[in-house]
Amino acid sequence: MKKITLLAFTLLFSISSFASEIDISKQLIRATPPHAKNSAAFFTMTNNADKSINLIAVSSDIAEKVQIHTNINEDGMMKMRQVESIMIEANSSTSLQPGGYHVMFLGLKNDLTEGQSVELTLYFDNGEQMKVSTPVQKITTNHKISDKKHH
Ligand SMILES: [Cu+2]
Repeated sequence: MKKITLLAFTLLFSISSFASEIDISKQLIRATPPHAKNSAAFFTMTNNADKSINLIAVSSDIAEKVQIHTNINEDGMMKMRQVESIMIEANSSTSLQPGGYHVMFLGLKNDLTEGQSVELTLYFDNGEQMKVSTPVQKITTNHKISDKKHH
């Protein structure tokens, strides 16, 4: 009995100390018009460790596929590309934001309406997994960003 308690405590302690390497902030997921097939999520990842860590996967049950994407400028056209990972340098932050890195949801099972909250699981190459509660919000910054580039 004692052994089990000790093991549970050790496990709990190692998980909580491990989890402190990465902090997630400013998370949100784009609200969709009715019957939309796709959406995207954005957040900031802060790496508190002395070595770089990569975000390698995201999962959620709201869509058939969840991918990590970036936007690249190809001959003056912004195009989305799937990437295998996003690096967070040691002791710094990397942001996913409209016009850049994002988590892409393909084949939404339900509409995403403002006020809802979606659970995402983030997987990192240091072995860490994080569940992040992500509020659904209307995001209209996409056009503003492309406007700025043209003027
Ligand atoms: Cu995308």
